[in-house]
Amino acid sequence: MTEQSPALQNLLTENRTFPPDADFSAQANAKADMYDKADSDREAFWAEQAERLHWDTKWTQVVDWSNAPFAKWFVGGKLNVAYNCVDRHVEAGFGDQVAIHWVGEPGDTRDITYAELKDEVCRAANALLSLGVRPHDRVAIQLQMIPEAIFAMLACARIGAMHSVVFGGFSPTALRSRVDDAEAKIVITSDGQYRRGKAAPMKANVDEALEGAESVEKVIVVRRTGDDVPWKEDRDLWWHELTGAQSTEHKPEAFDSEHPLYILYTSGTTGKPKGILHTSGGYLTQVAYTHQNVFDHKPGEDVYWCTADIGWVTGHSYIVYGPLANRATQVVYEGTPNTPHEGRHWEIIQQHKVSIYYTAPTLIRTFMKWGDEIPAKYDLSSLRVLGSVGEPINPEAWVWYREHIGGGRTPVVDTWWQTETGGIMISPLPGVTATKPGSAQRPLPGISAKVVDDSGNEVPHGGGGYLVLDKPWPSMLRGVWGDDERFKETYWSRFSSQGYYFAGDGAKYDNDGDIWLLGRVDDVMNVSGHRISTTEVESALVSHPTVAEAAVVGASDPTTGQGIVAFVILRGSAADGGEQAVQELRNHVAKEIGPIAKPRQIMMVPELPKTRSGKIMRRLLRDVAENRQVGDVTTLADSSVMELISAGLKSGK
Ligand code: 6R9
Repeated sequence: MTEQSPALQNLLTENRTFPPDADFSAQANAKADMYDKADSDREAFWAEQAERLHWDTKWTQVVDWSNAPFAKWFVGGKLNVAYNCVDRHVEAGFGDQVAIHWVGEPGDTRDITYAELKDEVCRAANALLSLGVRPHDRVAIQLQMIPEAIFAMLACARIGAMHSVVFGGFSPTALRSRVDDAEAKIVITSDGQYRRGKAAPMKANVDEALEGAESVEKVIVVRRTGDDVPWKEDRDLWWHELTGAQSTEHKPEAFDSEHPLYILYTSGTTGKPKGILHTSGGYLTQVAYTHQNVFDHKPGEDVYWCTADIGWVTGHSYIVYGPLANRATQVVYEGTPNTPHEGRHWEIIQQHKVSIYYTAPTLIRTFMKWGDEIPAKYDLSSLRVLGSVGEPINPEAWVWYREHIGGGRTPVVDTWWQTETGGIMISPLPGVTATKPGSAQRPLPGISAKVVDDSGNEVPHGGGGYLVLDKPWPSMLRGVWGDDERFKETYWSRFSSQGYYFAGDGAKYDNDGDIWLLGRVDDVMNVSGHRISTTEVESALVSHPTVAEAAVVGASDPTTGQGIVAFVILRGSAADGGEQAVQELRNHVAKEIGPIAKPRQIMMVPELPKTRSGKIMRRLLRDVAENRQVGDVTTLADSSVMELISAGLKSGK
């Protein structure tokens, strides 16, 4: 693994451990014997976990893997996901408990109790029904972190429609391809969003995206900024008018355990994002089980805050479905962490007495950069569990997080999982595990994972290779929307003879058998915890008229994990490629995909290094991007290419 950042290489020699505190262990949800229990009878273990949900009809079989890789969990069971996340808590007498402490970026707030949440979700469900939305229909949602985003997702779940949430920062082109692929009937968006103190338009982008989109019948618009928006009389509806006119009563229907719940698009190794499909009973079981045990969540006592955006899977599983199924009281924050100042998160934690905080390494490293004195100004003593997700966390950041945010007391749980896995798979259990900075450590009870070599044989302790999941799990993806072949090819063909799921991540075992994640082994970059494929950015670049060819690599970056570095060959007629051309290309990528995909650096080069079969050797480009000695060039079709590139770069071209 020569491609790792210094921070990642560090982890291979990291040997500090933090044993659980006895008082914490005594009250912890997770118990050490869960591993053995789950090992001795996996199905019985998951059956017990499923009992935490309300089933209208009980399942007859825990898992059906006879048609692998297409799994069925809790076969024959029927449930309503939204009922499980909302109504049952109200019926149990917790209607007055706050479900969501919402904090708007400009400082406005809204507390929503479970009883209010139920009313809002029912209104939204009735509204969707009034527009003719039926089970299996797709509803696209492009919204920032406002309560309506959660109401809309739960309303879909309640009536058996599927949501497809598209990150608010995605461009019209990216939204359009997702709307078309899912053939969404309804799109829900807002007039605009607050971002770093300013109102930015949303509806205008959605209008641009939907120009001529055939599947879309109605667009529902949440009023947030109050700015004027263009309006299509026969298509557009205001959320407040539409839902305001609806009843707060709606009887939830029980759907099959395998009823589709949502599609969420994620980057793969090709340019076209994959619509990851998740279903109901198994998904809700695993996200609720993991949320309770990995975060030691206690309903009615904890105040939980996951800083993710609902545009990503972490927002789906650990803001919406897991926490609400577990009757959490949670903070939902609309804005950026430095608006209006760099202590915003700590101020919110102090004010709401947040006890569980779940964020991403890229943000932790940003906090480190901003300075220790900022969190030190706030009372963070309410915190008792800290979580990390999205990319490997370097030991420095892990230890800083525990010291400066967790007061040297709190367990830190580094949770490995993916859009495809639906829920957390590998993580320490607070109160049970002696944690190691930088390691996600062990598969959770009920989950099985291995590190294997090229032929699929498990590597010995101390060895490295590929991470695979060797047994089905309840919240696993059920497919790629509309593309069974791609599902099989992407995840199940690499180790098909063993029947393993290939995660696309490199990993190693340490001498204790704990797992350390080492980053992607495919052409997927991880920028601030967001997955972006090299091909996606390359296609955006070559769609610009001045670009002849482009190759993109993820180069290690001290803050964002990886940064996007592009190598571009301009067309003969195009100008020399000065600063202006670079800016124009960066903006072009932002327009095509979204600002998160903007290359950190674009280098204009005369040639790209290719093998004889024409495959771009990204490894060599990564060497250049990371200022390393260029590696072995013997398989290049033309071995002088790298010299040309280096010479061109040195002369400032
Ligand atoms: C939940 C989420 C998945 C990819 C995954 C891996 C990386 C996520 C990680 C981690 C090391 C962790 N990743 N958590 N790597 N340690 N704790 O992030 O889903 O957006 O689909 O990304 O993120 O590379 O394969 P998703």
